[in-house]
Amino acid sequence: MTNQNLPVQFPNDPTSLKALDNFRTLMLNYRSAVQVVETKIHYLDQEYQIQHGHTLVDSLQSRIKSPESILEKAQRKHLDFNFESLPQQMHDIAGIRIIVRFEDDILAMERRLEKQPDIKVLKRKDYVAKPKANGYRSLHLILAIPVYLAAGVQAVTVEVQIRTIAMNFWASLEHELSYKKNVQHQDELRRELIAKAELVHQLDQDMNGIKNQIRAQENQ
Ligand code: 0O2
Repeated sequence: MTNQNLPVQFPNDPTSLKALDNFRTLMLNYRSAVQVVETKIHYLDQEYQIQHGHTLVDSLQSRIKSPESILEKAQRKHLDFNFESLPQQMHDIAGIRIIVRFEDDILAMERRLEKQPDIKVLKRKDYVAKPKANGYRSLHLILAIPVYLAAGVQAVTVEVQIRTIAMNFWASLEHELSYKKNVQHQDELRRELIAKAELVHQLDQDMNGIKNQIRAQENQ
């Protein structure tokens, strides 16, 4: 008999089963929080369109970190890992990425989100104003959002990344390079990406400028 044919042994002692239920409930809370924030973003975007005649959001992406990815990050960051302290230690288990067209739209979306009375901004990292050394640009917000459970209200954290289409284009390729092993000429490709990040930044600035000129003429 090969290992593949061995029956999978699930722990069935009461402590393990309780821990499994707690983990499932925790993940359900994160899924609910993502739905709430996504609904708000769609609403805010439609409201913006009525007011300004064009949308802020180009596209939305969301994900809940997989258990494997949670464990990997806990090990990488040397977190004192257990399910009770997990929500306090890891704030990006639920993540939403808002892709906008223009740099100005990043702050416009942030302002609308932070004005929501039931959203609290716990942390803000502005990699647009202060890009990372590798050229990464994006605005990161850690939001606390209430989720209504049978047992009461619970504040759940969601990481929101807001970036332009061009920033997203760059970041997706950089992410691919970082996560792929055995890529030849890694250092050279990294240097090339740093240079391209500057081009992307220039393009974002130019497009923002053209957009402002077009809209200024519209308002005359
Ligand atoms: P994935 O697969 O996207 O979820 P902190 O929790 O504040 O102590 P952390 O988690 O490093 O520190 O936070 P930070 O810097 O805000 O980055 C979190 C996420 O931002 C990452 O999630 C990426 O999605 C994105 N990110 C940050 N830096 C880079 C970068 O240099 N390149 C790219 N492409 N993305 C970046 P994960 O968990 O790494 O991955």
